[in-house]
Amino acid sequence: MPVSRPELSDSRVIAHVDMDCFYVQVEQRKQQSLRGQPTAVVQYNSWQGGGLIAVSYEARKFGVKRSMRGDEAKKVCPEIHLVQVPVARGKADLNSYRNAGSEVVTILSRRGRCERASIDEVYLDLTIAAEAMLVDNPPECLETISEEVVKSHVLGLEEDGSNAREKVGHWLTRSDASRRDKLLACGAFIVAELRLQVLEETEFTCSAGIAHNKMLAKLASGMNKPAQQTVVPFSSICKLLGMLPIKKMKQLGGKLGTSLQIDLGVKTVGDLLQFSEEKLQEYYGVNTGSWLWNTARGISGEEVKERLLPNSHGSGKTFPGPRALKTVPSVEKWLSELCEELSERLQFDLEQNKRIAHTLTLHAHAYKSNDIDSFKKFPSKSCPLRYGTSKIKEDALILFQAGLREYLGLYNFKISGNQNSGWGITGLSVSASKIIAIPSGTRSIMNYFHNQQETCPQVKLSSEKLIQDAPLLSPSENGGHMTLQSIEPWISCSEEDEETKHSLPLDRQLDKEMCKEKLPDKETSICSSPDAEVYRGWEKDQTESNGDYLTEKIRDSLESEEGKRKLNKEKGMSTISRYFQSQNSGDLLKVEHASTSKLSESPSLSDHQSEPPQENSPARGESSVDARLCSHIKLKRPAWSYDIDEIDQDVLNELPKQIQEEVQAWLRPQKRPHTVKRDSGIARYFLPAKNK
Ligand code: DCP
Repeated sequence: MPVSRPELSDSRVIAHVDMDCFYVQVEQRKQQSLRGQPTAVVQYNSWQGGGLIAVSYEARKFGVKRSMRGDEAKKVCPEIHLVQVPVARGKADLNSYRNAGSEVVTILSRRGRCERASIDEVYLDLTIAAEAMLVDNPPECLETISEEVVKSHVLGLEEDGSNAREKVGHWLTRSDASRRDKLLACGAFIVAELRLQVLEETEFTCSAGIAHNKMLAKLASGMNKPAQQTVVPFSSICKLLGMLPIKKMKQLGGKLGTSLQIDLGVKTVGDLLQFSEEKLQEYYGVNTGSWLWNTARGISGEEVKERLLPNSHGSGKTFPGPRALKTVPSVEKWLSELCEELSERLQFDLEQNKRIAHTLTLHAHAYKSNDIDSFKKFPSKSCPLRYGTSKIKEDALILFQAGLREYLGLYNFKISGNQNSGWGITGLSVSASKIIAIPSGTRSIMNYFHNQQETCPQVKLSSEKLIQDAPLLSPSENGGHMTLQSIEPWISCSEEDEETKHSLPLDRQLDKEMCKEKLPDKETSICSSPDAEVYRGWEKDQTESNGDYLTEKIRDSLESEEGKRKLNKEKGMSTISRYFQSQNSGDLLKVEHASTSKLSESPSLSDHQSEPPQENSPARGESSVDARLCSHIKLKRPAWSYDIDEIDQDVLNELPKQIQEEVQAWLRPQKRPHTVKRDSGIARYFLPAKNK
């Protein structure tokens, strides 16, 4: 979501590299006979030939599109080869695509800071490499220029056929060019070289955008596909954005873009130039307003983060139409499959990369057939992640139950139970995020946790003492059941605290977690219901009808306040106990459990759809501005009441596209206090428009 960031420098060299028809290329590498053939990868379900998820450029020439089904694609292109996506556990298995993406990332990261943005996209900060090239080997001194470089597209240069390459060659090697343009030219050389290396080593082609920031690089990478690159000189920005339809800009494809079109009459990104920053802030809040003002000028200071590994893992599945899941047991069955896959990937990440995920999130897409309140979305729910497949399954199911209860409303939830009472789940996914590497130099995970023990005096208790306390403290010792009260609700930390905590090194987080003073207990959404009695009734029904173990946990959650206080008092120790228990248990999972138990108490529910801070509400400036317009906007944006803060963009990127789109559509623009560095280079260039 929009976050306003001042431009860091006039002369950064940023590239966005995007693989061409990625899944198709992966399949073509597996089956060489498909090379150069019209090909598409289809979802594994065979209804009407399966849904196309990737289409080769050869097939696109015939009019084959991703939105088509296999049968339709066959009609427009009878020679098309349809390849089914690999399947595991009854769902698409994306591992071969993920691994292929990793191969590419390894190559691209050779020349600069590299951020893996999705399964097939990467950002590179090539500033240092470009500066070095400008000093050591400037383009103007090169005797020959590779074909790949002169095939570049340079925005603002007229490409009129015959001498396009000459023009590009000349632009790239001008001795009288500005330093900015020279650096971009160096970037073009470096990216062309990297793309050739990717082709040689992986057989994959990719396209790229080269610009002064991520936003512009991303815009450019898709302009000339496949296997081409596009440079965005500073002088071309105004024209580029002046022509760019508002909905084509990243983060303006949804409700915000629609509001700009309808409420402000804005058609292109450049049209935003007519509004002052203050005006945009009045309409859309301080942060989003500034972000829009900057975006209209091509300003974005977002940094390329060093990240070669994905910063989340997700496993999801859609259940369209008649395949919608209509009972809790059927959801549980699929959650089980999804959690197994997620757990395998977490385990692999832990072993290979020594990384630990902290947050488990459940997203679902649902419908209520008898509901007039049809815009209501199934709330995403999170909790601290506990390692081990059975624990992940258990927690995911609790998250689902909590979400369903909120989605249906308590009364309907009670009467529905496991029966189908007009609800259906059409998309389900679990994801693990807030993944942190165990600090390097730690010889083993066990060592690492031993070290943590020494950093905090409170932890210096004998393991015997802790084990003795354990049954009281550790839900997992209580017949494997956890109590919701035994969990410190995330909401007992402010959002800011949680953010701060996760930005700390892991050892500091552990210290903080182990040493922190207990905060007053705040209840989770399950525990705090005023309709606890009704809910208890439902639990009773459930227990009687199917003995679902969940109900025990939920009943636990409704224990007395006194019990809660007691558990909360004690829970500061629970993870320590669990750590030592796991050491003694001889369980194969002990290392992973130990490594995470400190960080992952049993699930305390965190609702992703919390209200946005009042301070930033769009209506805030109503009295001082055009109140009519503001109230109009307010009326038209009912769904902007979700808080993106809790949802990591990278988590979304790992989810199935369908669910991503769904989630994106719920989100409101993020509004944070910010500062805009108005005298930064690109901003200065546009300053005259500011006070219009
Ligand atoms: N993908 C998917 N479901 C979608 C869209 C995409 O599973 N609805 C998968 C298949 C794609 C891959 O993600 O190959 C990357 O998606 P892109 O949007 O980058 O599209 P492609 O790489 O297929 O094509 P392009 O060359 O247009 O980028």
